[in-house]
Amino acid sequence: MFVFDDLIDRDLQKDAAAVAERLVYFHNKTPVKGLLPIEQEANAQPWQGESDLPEIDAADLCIETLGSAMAHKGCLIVRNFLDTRSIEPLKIAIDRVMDEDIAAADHASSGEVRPTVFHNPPRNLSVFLPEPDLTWARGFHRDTGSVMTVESAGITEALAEWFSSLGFRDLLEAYLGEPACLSALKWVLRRTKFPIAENGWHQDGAFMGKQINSLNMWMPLDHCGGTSGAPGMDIIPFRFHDIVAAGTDDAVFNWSAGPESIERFQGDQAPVSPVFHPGDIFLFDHLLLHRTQFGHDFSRPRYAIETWFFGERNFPKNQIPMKW
Ligand SMILES: O=C(O)CCC(=O)C(=O)O
Repeated sequence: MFVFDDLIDRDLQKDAAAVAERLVYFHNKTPVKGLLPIEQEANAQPWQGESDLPEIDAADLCIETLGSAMAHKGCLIVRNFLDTRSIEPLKIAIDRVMDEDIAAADHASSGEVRPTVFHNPPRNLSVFLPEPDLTWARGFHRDTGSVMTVESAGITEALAEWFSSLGFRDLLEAYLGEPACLSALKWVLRRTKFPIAENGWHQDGAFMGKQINSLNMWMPLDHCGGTSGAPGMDIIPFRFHDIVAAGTDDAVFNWSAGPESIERFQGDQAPVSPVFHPGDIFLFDHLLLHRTQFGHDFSRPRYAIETWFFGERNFPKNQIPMKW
């Protein structure tokens, strides 16, 4: 279970040094391409479920169900995966990290920013994400209602320990076919900032690279999606084998796509906007086409943790890998 009160006693210096070490581990490493899960999917069992978007209960999560869902639909919802007693403490921690990150940006020029357990980035972050990219990444996250987990070494270490306790690692590494690592840029704490962009469709591989080994564990911390009143995700549950939608005419970024062009790529599979409950996780890789659920009638923000795991050998260097 994730316990908020445990954060207060964390050792700031020790956590910052531990996160710095996680970054240093990859300093001189270059990615090595191995056989990817997607290259071995021809023999995966057909997906047995009836819904467009595969879902199972946590009790049924195993390498066969994960492999089958990924091979045929490119994603999988796992219901009731987390102990829901962890949810509120995680949301309070996200509030603190996001609020202190915004305050740190406001006070940066005055040099008054003192480290706390919620705002304590490792000193060497700018070595691995040199300026101006670091400032740009921070601004992008603030503008879009998110913050890099690594901005708080204490939360980074607490979450890394908590993830290890979830019993997910063996399955993840069996799926990837190699040890897994984390990422400074793509391990993100989220609290919705409205309005939501209509042209946010993307495949993460458009900026991570197509030949990487990845699995994202997206963890919604609120009842969201569908008509629940808080944004979930719009998803095309289809196994894409390529980057099909990047930099279209109606896109904002060279890695994203707009709503009009999406109709060309979705084929027979219309987008779906599933309902998520706190405790669920959503697994997908860098080829899934998705966006934050778009709409004008949301009444609540949605909190989430987005954690991209990569292969420790086949990782996207531009996402700043970190040892797990
Ligand atoms: O949380 C969201 O709304 C978007 C998450 C996302 O795009 C991702 O995890 O790749």
